[in-house]
Amino acid sequence: MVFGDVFCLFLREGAFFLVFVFPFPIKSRIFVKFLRHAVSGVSYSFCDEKLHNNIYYLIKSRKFIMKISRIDHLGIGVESIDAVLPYFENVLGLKCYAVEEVADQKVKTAFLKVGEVKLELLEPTSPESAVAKWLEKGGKGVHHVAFAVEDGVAEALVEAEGKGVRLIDKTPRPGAEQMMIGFLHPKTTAGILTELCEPQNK
Ligand code: CMX
Repeated sequence: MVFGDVFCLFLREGAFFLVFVFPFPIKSRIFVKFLRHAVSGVSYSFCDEKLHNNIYYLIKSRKFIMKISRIDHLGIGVESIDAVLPYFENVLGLKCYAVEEVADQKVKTAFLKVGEVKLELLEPTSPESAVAKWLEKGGKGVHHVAFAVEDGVAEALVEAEGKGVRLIDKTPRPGAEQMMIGFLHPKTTAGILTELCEPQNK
């Protein structure tokens, strides 16, 4: 009985919504947004992660293309920051404004600014570091390109995976400079190890 009442109310309110609210573009946008969140919430609760990600991508994909606002930084792999810093500072005249160790990534980083773009010098602190392995295989110079995304790294990762890009990070994690970051595998990004990032406290 109670269920029947609720169901009738749902139908009545639903009909009211469709007839009186839906025709107004602004409100219908809110309604569609609400529906998307509802479907996403249900899929998050009842599906495995990959299926949820695909559903999430499908319901967002009509309009969602990640918004890249700028190149945040270029990651440059080096054997030793101390050895190369004089080139950047004394020849190019750039200034190192921060040195930070990212324990999780087993790297020491040094940051310099060129206008809006940063250079991140990456020195491995362990032979297990991704940068150490890359250097060992003959890697030199630019190690990765980091793009700043405006509408969330989490959403951008889901979107990229939905479009067939291989993720290194399934979900964002903390990186240097209080950023949330996520890497895309170079095999599916034109050979460029790609980082997506956004400030942690956005
Ligand atoms: N740029 C382009 N291609 C790269 C690369 C790079 N920086 N590093 C590895 N590759 C290529 C290799 O050349 C190799 O290609 P081939 O198969 O044609 O030889 C392929 O990727 C290897 O892929 P893999 O076997 O899946 O993985 P690896 O063990 O070599 O690791 C990678 C590669 C990209 C998955 C790993 O380095 C990684 O997880 N990187 C993300 C994290 C990271 O780089 N952290 C350091 C920076 C942290 C920070 O900025 O804070």
